[in-house]
Amino acid sequence: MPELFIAGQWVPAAAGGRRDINCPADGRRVATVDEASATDTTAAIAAARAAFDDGSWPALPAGQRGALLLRVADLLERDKQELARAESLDTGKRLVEAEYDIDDVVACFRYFGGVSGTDAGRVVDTGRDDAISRVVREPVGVCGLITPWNYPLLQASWKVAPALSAGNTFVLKPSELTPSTAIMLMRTLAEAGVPAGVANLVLGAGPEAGAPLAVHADVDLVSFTGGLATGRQVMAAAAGTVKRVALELGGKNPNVVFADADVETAVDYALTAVFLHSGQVCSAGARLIVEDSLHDEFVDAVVARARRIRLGGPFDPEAETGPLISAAHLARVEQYVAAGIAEGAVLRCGGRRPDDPGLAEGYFYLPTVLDECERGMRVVAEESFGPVLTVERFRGEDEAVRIANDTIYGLAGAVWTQDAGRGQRVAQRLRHGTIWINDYHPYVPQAEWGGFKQSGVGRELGPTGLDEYREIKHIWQNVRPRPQHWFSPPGANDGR
Ligand code: TXE
Repeated sequence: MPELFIAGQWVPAAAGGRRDINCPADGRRVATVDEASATDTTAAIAAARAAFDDGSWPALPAGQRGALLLRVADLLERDKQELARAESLDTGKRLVEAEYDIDDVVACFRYFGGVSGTDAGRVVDTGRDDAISRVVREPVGVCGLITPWNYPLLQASWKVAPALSAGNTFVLKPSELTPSTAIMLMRTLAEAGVPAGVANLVLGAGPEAGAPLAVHADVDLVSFTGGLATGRQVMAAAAGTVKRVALELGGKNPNVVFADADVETAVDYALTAVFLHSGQVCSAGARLIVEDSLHDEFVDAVVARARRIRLGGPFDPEAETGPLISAAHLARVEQYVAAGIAEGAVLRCGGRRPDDPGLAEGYFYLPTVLDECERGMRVVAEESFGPVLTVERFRGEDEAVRIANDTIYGLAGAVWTQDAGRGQRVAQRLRHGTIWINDYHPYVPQAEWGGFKQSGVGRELGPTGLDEYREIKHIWQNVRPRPQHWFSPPGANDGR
């Protein structure tokens, strides 16, 4: 069966393109899928447009759309193992991590299913007895959804679930490296009863299959998660039609540790903050900013444990983390580490590929700690998106905040202290979209997610995440319409 899903049909790429999908852990081919070009994406946009303009979906009572999303959640839960396995093979991540991801996907559909139909808008006091005024929310229209490879189905669900909940139609373009679970999602949506043309899928490279979603006049909103450079291109392309733009562009996230922190716990979380999924996490705590008096003890403890992290493929029960996504990405990470060392960072561990011959076919890179880093270094300023921790020192609260905010990004960050007042003070001063106090990484679909500054535009999840997919309309009704006689009232201006 072909893999593009357009107007309710599985269709091959118009130009016959195909792409092999290889597991990053061993290079093994795991699938071959259709590779769309702009022609296919244009056809998918037309299908989504027709389903929005002429179809039943946008006008369906929101509660019914919600019920359907809850059904989708149940079906995804039913298929959890199959989905997790596919996600692991495409990304190389451990099966257990992919299973957590699918749990989060299910929770996301449940959240947006549950909130459908709970908001009937607002009645406004006009201050007049002859007018009724209401503010209502309506779907935006056709949504172009472009997603990355690190959390393929999860990132897609953060967009697909609110888009459907709000009554939109969409074209999804997942990363060309990790398409498998997006294909499975389309099957699930069809099984749950989402009408033809509402959900469309194109697979393929960004500049060919993805770019039309930012440019095309029939797309009302483009929501993109990916790298900063591509995000800038998407935003510029969207300007031509002034469509709604939502961007999630990663971060360079500070993990600030004060000397009064519970050291054992803070060390433990410093490792998960940066090395989870080999650092390929937009909110990875890649900048460890530690109080000077605690620095040596803390960094020694982090390094000792980082050296022991076991790498391996998705189904290796001993593995604690997996490979990077591609050879190109591995090369990028290697360059960042080399640049850091050249600029004066001290390599404390890692900094190379593992020796284990069993990992030679995969894109593995050892957990790496670079000490004595400074803000001017490229490896500190830019997102390496690999298992690379940079360490900076601070003295006092003000300097901690200054260093942690000195980045063009602003997605997430953490503060570790046993002084509750300090925790709150620092959290308030950090210019990042999510702040954890004495924790790292948890999120819930009920709470907004997104970035300050160049980490993006808008928010996903939570009530604001639903609002991204809704237009606001003001409806005013005059209940006693009579002539106003503003211009030329009867009897005036007669002789002129
Ligand atoms: O992402 P791209 P890449 C960061 C991370 C990583 C860097 C580059 O630092 O090293 O980005 O990764 C589609 N028009 N993040 O190159 O290119 C592409 O096909 C429309 C952070 O893999 O941004 C894919 O579907 N679409 C991040 C999606 O954009 C285009 C997650 C993301 O790919 C396009 C991933 C174009 N011109 C990487 N070009 C996060 N925020 O979590 C590409 N795409």
